[in-house]
Amino acid sequence: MDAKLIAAFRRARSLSVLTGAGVSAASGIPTFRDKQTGLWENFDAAELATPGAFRRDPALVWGWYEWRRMQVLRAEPNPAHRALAAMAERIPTFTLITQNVDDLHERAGSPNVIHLHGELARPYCEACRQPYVHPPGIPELPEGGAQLEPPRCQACGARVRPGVVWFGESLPELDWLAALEAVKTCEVFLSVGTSAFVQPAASLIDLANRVGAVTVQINPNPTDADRAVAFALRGPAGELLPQLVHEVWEGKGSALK
Ligand code: BV8
Ligand code: ZN
Repeated sequence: MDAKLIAAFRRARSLSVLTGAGVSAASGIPTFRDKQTGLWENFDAAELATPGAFRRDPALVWGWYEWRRMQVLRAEPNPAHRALAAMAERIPTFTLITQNVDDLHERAGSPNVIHLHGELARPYCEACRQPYVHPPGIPELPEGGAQLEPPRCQACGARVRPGVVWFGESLPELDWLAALEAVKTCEVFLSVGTSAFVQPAASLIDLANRVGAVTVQINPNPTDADRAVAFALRGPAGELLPQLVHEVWEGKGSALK
């Protein structure tokens, strides 16, 4: 890897990381926009990931999210998740911001993950916002899910909705403010496994550039952010992140050797 990149990581007292679906790809969780395998290749986002879709057909939408929750429950973190957890232990101020709705970062040992787009495992009442606790166990659903009536809130009887942020909805305010604060003050900003297509999450890359952070991207494919970052590393996160950790903290010239 580039010596300037390694030096920037070794110097950094603060690092902010933005992750996307590509980080969980090696765990068997489909991405959204990859050709052939992306979820939106096979499903219509407007039919599933919007408030209007849930109003029109709650059983279709709930069943699809239950199928995705089942996939996550069966999955395990991969070397990319573990490398990010290892980085957190080596940099004084480390902030992990994810667009992912799975909990694989947490299960790999990353603390205080900021979930910009919510979490599959945290549904809540659409009327009073009381959290709903799923019964234990892993649902058994066919590919793509099946029609399933959403449960009712125990407090007020209204419908429970998936705990994710749909298109057209605001991001959770405190999480968004925490992400902005972390990026404004970071020395290195790393974007991993995201197409950098969905706003406002993707705007964090521009913000990092504006505040003078060293910006880095890891992705096997070209993205809109290629030209915006100082270092665009081409390859899968499960290989490049462990390699980065090794070269920065365990390799030649490392103080931690
Ligand atoms: C909002 C829900 C304020 C949960 C998701 C301009 C024009 C039109 C629309 C807009 C606009 N600006 C803003 C918008 C609105 C919209 C938006 O951005 N639309 C896009 C389509 C342009 N944004 C919003 O609506 C947001 N809210 O703006 O609020 C507001 C409010 C009211 C009115 C106006 C404004 C809310 C966005 C939240 C959307 N929720 N999903 C779910 O079902 O999961 S989006 C979905 O995309 C997922 O959540 C996902 O997290 C997110 C980002 O995708 P990625 O993670 O990047 O995944 P993707 O498949 O795209 O890319 C994967 C990458 O991995 C690829 O690059 C691939 O090469 C790479 N990869 C593959 N394998 C590997 C790998 N990388 C590394 N290693 C590998 N092995
Ligand atoms: Zn309620």
